Amino acid sequence: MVSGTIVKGIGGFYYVDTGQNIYECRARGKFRKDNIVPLVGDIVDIEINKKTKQGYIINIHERKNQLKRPMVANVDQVVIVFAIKKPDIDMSLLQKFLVYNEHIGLKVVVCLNKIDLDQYNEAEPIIKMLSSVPYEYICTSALDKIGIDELKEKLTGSVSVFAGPSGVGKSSLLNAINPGLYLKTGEISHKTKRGTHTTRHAELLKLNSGGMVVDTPGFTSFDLMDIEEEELQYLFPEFHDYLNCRYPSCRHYKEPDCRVKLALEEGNINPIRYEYYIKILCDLMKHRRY
Ligand SMILES: Nc1nc2c(ncn2[C@@H]2O[C@H](COP(=O)(O)OP(=O)(O)OP(=O)(O)O)[C@@H](O)[C@H]2O)c(=O)[nH]1
Ligand SMILES: [Mg+2]
Ligand SMILES: [Zn+2]
Repeated sequence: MVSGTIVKGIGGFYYVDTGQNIYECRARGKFRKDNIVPLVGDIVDIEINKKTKQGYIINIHERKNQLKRPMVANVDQVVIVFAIKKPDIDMSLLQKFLVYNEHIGLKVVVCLNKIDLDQYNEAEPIIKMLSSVPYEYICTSALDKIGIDELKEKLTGSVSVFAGPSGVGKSSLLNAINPGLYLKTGEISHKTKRGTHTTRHAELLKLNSGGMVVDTPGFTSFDLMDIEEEELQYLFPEFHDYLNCRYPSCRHYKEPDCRVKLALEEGNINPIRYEYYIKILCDLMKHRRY
């Protein structure tokens, strides 16, 4: 028996890196029975068939954490990548993503890519919003090699997962950081103006500069339905100082004497953030009713 890390999973096969070798493995039937899916990033014990060199995953070590979008385990931080254009930034998806990572307590770096396409300074309100929240952010261009060294620095020494919609440049950024990776990159569809899902499987990769990254396929939707309505306010960390409203059960929506709304009026809370707080809150309230 040896231990290793799952670096990729395709069609029921898991590729386990033991440090010496990468073994193609299957999972034991008991995992399926117990509804446990091995994930990229999992540390596993495997048994290797000496003849075929194939293996069986017999045990999954306890996970430090686990993300549902993308499905990976044991990461230190998430790099949330969006493009300023092509495809246009999906603000709702970005906000949901920030809320979700706050919910699971994972460190976030927001990466605003394709900054080379920003002729009309459309990034400005987004950058203003990002500077109002306690998350690191960075503007990059994989094409013009802007911000690449800074991004590389943030990845050193950690296991990071690159997440975000298709076509925003996740694989391109990783290629720029580490040219030897030769990750396949795609085009943006002229018709839908979206990415074409070039990356098909999450894959854990080693960087020359030290550190590991998971490149993942893009996605377009995200649901937050396992979050409690009353928890939501705590998932907007910049609200923390303003939560002592007149009514202890204040949801900072239509209630009078709300300190969050006062902070918004006084410019201490960013309007885009508040707008999405209300949108997500209303979604959660609607969901609860049905
Ligand atoms: N102008 C510009 N184009 C970029 C930049 N980064 C990536 N692209 C282009 O955007 C397209 C999509 O890039 P990918 O790296 O494949 O995007 P991805 O996020 O990995 O997409 P999926 O694998 O489908 O999730 C390619 O045509 C890239 O050349 C950038 O900084 N500026
Ligand atoms: Mg990709
Ligand atoms: Zn309030």
